[in-house]
Amino acid sequence: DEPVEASAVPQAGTDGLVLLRRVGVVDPADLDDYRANGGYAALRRAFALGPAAVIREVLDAGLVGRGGAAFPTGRKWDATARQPERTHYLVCNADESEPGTFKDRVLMEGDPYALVEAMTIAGYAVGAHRGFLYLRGEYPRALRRLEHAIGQARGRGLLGPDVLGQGFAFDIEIRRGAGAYICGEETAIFNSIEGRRGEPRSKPPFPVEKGLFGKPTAVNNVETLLNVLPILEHGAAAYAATGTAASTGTKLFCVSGTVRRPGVYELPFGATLRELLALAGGVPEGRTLRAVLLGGAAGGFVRGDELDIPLTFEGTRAAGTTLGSGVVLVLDETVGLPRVLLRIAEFFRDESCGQCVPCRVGTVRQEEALHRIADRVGAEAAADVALLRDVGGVMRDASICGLGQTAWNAVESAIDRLGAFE
Ligand code: L3W
Ligand code: SF4
Repeated sequence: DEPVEASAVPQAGTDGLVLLRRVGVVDPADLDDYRANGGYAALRRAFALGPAAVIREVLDAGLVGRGGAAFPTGRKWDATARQPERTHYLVCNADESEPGTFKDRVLMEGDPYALVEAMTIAGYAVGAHRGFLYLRGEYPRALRRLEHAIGQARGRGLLGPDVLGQGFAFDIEIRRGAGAYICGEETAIFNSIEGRRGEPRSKPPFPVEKGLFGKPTAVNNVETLLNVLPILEHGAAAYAATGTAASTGTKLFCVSGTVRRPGVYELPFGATLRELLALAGGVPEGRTLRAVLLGGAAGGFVRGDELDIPLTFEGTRAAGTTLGSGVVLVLDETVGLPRVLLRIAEFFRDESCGQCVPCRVGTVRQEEALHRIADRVGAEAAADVALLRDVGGVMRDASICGLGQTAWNAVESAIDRLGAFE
C-alpha cells in the first residue's frame, strides 16, 4: 500500500497537532505501530470509567459536532443512551462531500485505527453493538485502509463479541456511498443503509430517538469522533483548555484555491483566518486576495479586509458566515465571481434530491438567474438579484433539509458582502 505523502499534510505548527499527530507518522496498516503511538489508551480509559462517565467527559469537554452544525456531542450521546429500546446504533458519517472538504479523508487514510477505536468508544457510550461507517464512494484508499484496520482489530479482539475481554460486543460495517451529496445528510444515510432511496427524512423525530431502522442512533462525523480520543486520554479539563469557551479544542481546516500551500491544517479554535492563511503560505506573488469562502458551498464569503475574524463557531456566526465543516477557499482578484456562484448553483441543482418543491424548483430558478447575470456582463442585474432573494428566502424557510435551506447562502453573501453584481 502506498505511504501517506508527507506533502498532503503540511506539518507547520507541528507542536499543536492533536488530531493530525499520527498522520504521516504512524504506519496506517500496522496495528502495533498504532498502539506504540498511543493507540487504545483511550478505549482502556473508557472501560475503566463506564459509559455514563464517558458521556460526562465528552459533555464537560464541550465537544461539538464538526460536520458543520456544531451540535453538542455529549448531549447527542446522552439522549441516545437514555432511549429504552434494546437496540441502539452508531453511524459514522464519512460521506465527506462538501465542495472543498478533504480533512476526513486525510484522517481516515493516515490514521484509520484511530477511527476504529473512536467508534468503539462511541458505541460503548451510547449502548450500540453495531456501528456503520458510511464512507464516501470516491475514497478507495480510505476504504482499503479502513477494511484492513477493521479486520486486524477484529483478529486481535479489539472488535467482536468481547472487546478487550471487557464483555462488550461491538463491530463495524462499512457501507459505501455512490456519489450523491445528499447521502451525507444524516437521515438520507439511514435510508441509504436500509436499501432505500437516499432522501432525507423530516426531523423531528431526531435520530437519537428514531434513526437507523427506526432505532435510537448516534450519528457523528469522522473528525468529531476522533476528538473523543484526546478527551479520554487527557481528561475533559485539559481538552477544554485549548480553544475558546464555546469552541473547545482544535479544528481541521481545508485550505484550497489561490494559496501557496493548499492542504489540511490543524489549529486551536480562536486562531484568526489571517494566521491560517499565513501557514498556508498566503496568496502567490503578484496576486491579491479578493475573498475567502468559509464553510463551503453552504457557507459565506469574507472580504480581504476581514481576515482578523476568529475561526470559532461563535466568531464566524457573529461575522455573518459559518465555519461549516472547515472549508477555506481562497479567491484572488482574477477569479470571475459570477462564474464561481454559477458553479455553486449548478452543484446544488445537481445534488438536490428533488423530494420537496422549494429546493427542487428553487435550485433550478437560482441557476437560471445566475446564468442570465453571468451572460449579460455589465448589464443591469437588479431584477434577477430581486428574484434570487425571493427564491432564496423560500428555499431557506420551506425546504426539508439543510441542502435546500443553505443553497442560497453563498450567493446571498456574495451579493451583500462582496457587491458581486454591482
Ligand atoms: C437531538 C435535538 N438531536 C439537532 C442533531 C441532529 C444532527 C445535529 C445537527 O447538518 C450542517 C450545516 C452545514 N435533539 C436535536 C438533535 N440534533 N437538534 O444535531 O443538526 P442540524 O439539523 O442542525 O444540522 P444537519 O442537518 O445535521 C447541517 C453542513 O451540515 N453541510 C455540509 C456538511 C458537509 C460535511 C462534509 O462534507 N464532511 O460535513 C451542508 O449544509 O454546514 O451546518 O445530528 O440530528 N433537539
Ligand atoms: Fe431533497 Fe432539497 Fe428537499 Fe433536501 S431540501 S429533501 S435535498 S429536495
